[in-house]
Amino acid sequence: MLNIINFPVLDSTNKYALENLKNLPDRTVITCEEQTGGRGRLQRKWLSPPQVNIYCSLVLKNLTEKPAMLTIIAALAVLETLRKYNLAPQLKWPNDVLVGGKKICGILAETKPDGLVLGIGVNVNTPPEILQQIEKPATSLLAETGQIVNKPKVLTELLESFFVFYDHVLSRGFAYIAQIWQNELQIIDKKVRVKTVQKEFEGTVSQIDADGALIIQTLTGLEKVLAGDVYVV
Ligand code: BT5
Repeated sequence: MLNIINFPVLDSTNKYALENLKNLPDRTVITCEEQTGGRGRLQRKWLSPPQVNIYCSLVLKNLTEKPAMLTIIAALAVLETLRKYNLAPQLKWPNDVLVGGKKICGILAETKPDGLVLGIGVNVNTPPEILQQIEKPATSLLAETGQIVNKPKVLTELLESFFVFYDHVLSRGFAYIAQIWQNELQIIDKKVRVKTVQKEFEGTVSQIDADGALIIQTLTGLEKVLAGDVYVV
């Protein structure tokens, strides 16, 4: 049984879960109807209008040493969920889920010594006029299907799918999931431009290693990228 705690408003479900991590049992799910300070990676913002979308944070107290793995599991669960609505989602390394090249979901894993918080935001019923406030192309289930979608049902499907993958990793290891993820990514042999906090460069993706990092062949040698933005050129 999942322990879901829902709030009308939070600044950020990730922030709440991190602040209360000690007292929250493993597998608690924090959700809210609106975030006033929804956050992305690198201090970016996550647009979180009231009522329409999923904002959730999973408290995980196993596997905490590998945030990249949890992000991958979450992305696969989102893909599986969106396919139930006849969408054709694509994965963009490392953690974006796009439909028709537009972002529909963002995932943010944050760790503390006593656990990991895995934040997932999915645009469910965001109307097109609100999506236009986002500076990059964004979409929602409503925008893609033309229909209002049952948000609690999407959340349940997403969490069920996530915990099936998660339990699989706990009991049998990451190899099988990593393979599915690599197949979804379709990035091997692609020419990419990489922006990390330290630098920017181009190269060709030669493989994905056991940590989920991209190994990129550049003119000057191999580069390993575990975090950053990658654009296919
Ligand atoms: C992410 O960051 O994609 C991670 C977003 C995680 C959000 C969830 S919601 C529940 C939990 N609580 C939180 O406070 N956060 C998590 P990043 O890859 O840095 O992408 C951020 C960028 O996505 C922004 O700079 C915008 O360009 C774009 N963006 C912002 N809001 C969006 C939205 N609602 N839909 C699509 N794109 C958006």
